[in-house]
Amino acid sequence: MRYILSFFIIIFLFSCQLKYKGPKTIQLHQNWEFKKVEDTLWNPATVPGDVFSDLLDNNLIKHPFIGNNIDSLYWVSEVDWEYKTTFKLDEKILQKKHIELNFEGLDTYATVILNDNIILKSNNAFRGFKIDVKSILKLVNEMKIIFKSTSKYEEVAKANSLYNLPEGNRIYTRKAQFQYGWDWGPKLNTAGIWKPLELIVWDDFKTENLYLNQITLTDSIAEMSLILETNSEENVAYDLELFINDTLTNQYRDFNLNERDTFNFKIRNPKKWWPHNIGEPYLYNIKVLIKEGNTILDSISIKKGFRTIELVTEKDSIGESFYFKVNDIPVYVKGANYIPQNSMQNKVSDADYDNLLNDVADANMNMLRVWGGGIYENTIFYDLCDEKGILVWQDFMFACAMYPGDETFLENVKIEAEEQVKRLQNHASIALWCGNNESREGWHRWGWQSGRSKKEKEAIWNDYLAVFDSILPKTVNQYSNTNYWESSPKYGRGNPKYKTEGDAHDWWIWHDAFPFEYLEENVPRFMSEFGFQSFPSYEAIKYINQNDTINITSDVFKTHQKHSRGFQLVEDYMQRDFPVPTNPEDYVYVSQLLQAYGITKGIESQRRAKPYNMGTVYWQLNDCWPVVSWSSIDFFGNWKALHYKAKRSFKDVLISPKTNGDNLNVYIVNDDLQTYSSKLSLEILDFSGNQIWTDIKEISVDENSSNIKYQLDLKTLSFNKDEVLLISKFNKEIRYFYFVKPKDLKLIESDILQKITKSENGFSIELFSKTLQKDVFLFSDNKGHFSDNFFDLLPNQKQVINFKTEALSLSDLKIKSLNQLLKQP
Ligand code: BMA
Repeated sequence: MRYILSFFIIIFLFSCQLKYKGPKTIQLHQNWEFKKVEDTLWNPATVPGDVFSDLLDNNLIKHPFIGNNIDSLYWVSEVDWEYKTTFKLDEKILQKKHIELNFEGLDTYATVILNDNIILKSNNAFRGFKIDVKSILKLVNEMKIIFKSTSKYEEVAKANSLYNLPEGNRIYTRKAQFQYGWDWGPKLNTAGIWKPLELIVWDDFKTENLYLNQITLTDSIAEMSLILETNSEENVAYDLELFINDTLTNQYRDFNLNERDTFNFKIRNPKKWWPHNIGEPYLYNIKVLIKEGNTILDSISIKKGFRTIELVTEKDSIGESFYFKVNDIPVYVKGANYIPQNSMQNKVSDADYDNLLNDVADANMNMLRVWGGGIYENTIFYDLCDEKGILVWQDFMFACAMYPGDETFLENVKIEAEEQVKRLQNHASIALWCGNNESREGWHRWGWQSGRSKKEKEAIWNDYLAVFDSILPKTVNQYSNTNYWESSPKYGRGNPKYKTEGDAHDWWIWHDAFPFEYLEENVPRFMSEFGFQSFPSYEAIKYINQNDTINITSDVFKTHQKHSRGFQLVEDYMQRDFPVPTNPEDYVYVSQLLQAYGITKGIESQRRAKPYNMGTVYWQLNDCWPVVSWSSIDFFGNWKALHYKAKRSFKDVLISPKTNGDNLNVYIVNDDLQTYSSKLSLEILDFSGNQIWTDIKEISVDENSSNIKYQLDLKTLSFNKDEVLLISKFNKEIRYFYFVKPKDLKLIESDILQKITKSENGFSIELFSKTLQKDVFLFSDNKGHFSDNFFDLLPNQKQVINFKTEALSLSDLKIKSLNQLLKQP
């Protein structure tokens, strides 16, 4: 968000003879070494980084993501680590009036020693620490940081705690909770300088925070106030210049900047920011120059989207609504839950962020929920969400536990929350701040209260309220325009209100082994979590096993399934709806079809129920290591069947047929803000392509709506339900629908003919089959991305798929379809 002295400004300065006297940033990422505190031998370290990746880069440990290596690496988190560097400064820097050492993040219990002075003891990986080090710095400096194992601190905190709190000792340390092990993640508790580290030097002036607060937004005007928090020498008059899209629009003369100043400005006929599926996520370039005469004191640039976002929770005849209004329009939310992209966060590159968020937009999603057991993401994540028009539901980093309520803990949380809300306050994408993941549900429904006295229960609940009903909402109100929601979900699944009020997590599916059809009958107001596991790509499986065969029963592979009943649940559900293959390659393929089958059933039921239901956010988008999990994209970025199929089910205009006994109802869900009038054509074909029935109807589909647009009594037709499919077309949309479960389909085996030609960015693959091919899956050992996959190929119709790859040949292309697994005798 912030940069100093762009090329443009340099030219400008030169021509106007302006001088730049603003703060200067010196990164301190060089010359780092690390060792176990008790060792003597130092090894090179990377900053920002963490101890696991440093050990790995020095070949001192085996890769924690391969085989069951992680099981022999828990010692890394149990010992103390020391990092050191030396850095030189020149006289000019040392003479600056202010020199501040800025740690953007230390993970977690760190003691920082600069030139033999202890300058910091940190206790929160989610906070930054700024220290005035002017009096300590010299021409040559030595800095040491000792990271203590979290366990010792946690044991002490636990011993001092009046009550034994659920769930384990992780609650005492403010760091990413998933690092203590989750049902999709390894126990990989990192330590280290995990965020940038720099010196900030300045003389008279420094900007601490710039907040663009939107006061009013209509089609004709945006009234904004620019709130500037500064650190300046007294009694000097400053000018402030505001540039909007590189045009100087406002000048404020002779201001005596105090610590916090407000400057109002207006933009006529503003272009609004919209989620990408509804409009353009337009961002204004806002630049602020702070000057004293001919001297520039600071220059700050921000990309800012103007929009209103409101979470509407109003009592209604059913219970209480839960939906988002963007620019006063109710927006149906489609998305997924996001977790950290790597257990070793420093291994996530800017390109990884870009690729993943492109995958999100590409799959027609308009929201991600940044889940509370992970991290407050790097700024680039939110910049890209702003740019790509993806709304962010931001949890505070608390998950599935009760947390302490002592003064030190509360103060620590308060500062963390203030810093994070302020850091993200200018992002157009932030739609909601949410207190925690499932802590409220846990307290009320997971047996955490049993065996406790009334007094103890009250005390624990009051501690909960202190954080989630007081500190966090107050902070959000004070520093942002964003709504706050105490806990996701509002009610657990044991409370019948989960369907009529607030957001819901439906884990009847999976954890309670309910059939997928349950999702069709039980639609909440907003589904913020529901999910089902599948196996990852063959690439991930081979990587885990370090072996070229697809082995999913090896002992080491099994350590990459972190849910105790995971394999059995996949098997049980597969038996209900799909053929259960005996060879592992097919089993993996069907596991992905199964996941996609169940989750898209849920997505479509929820979308059909609009506006009763106004959001469907499945669990989970991505993985933090190669693993069997609920994700739709695996650790290596490969789309599972779910991601391809969710993309279809998330289309803005969705044709969604549904049978109820012998009645067929064809719904059209329209998330667009325009009405469509066109022909709805329906056709029933058998698997060899013979037409059994057809009809066409002229229909009109209202904007932002979901309605049944066609009804048919199937008893009036004569066909075998297991031998046909329904093809529906409306506008540009086309939809295939089957009347029986996949395992009951009487698919006909025939060859899939393929013609591969080289294209500009990979290969073009033309496919043809004389009979319907269900769930066609293309795969290759070459790294790349298929434009479509896990799709149905209609009989006697060519279909062209692009494979984007850098590979020069595609001779190993293989194709599977469900037909091969459902051979008719
Ligand atoms: C949800 C999440 C995670 C968990 C997932 C699958 O409740 O909040 O805690 O990984 O279920 O069990």
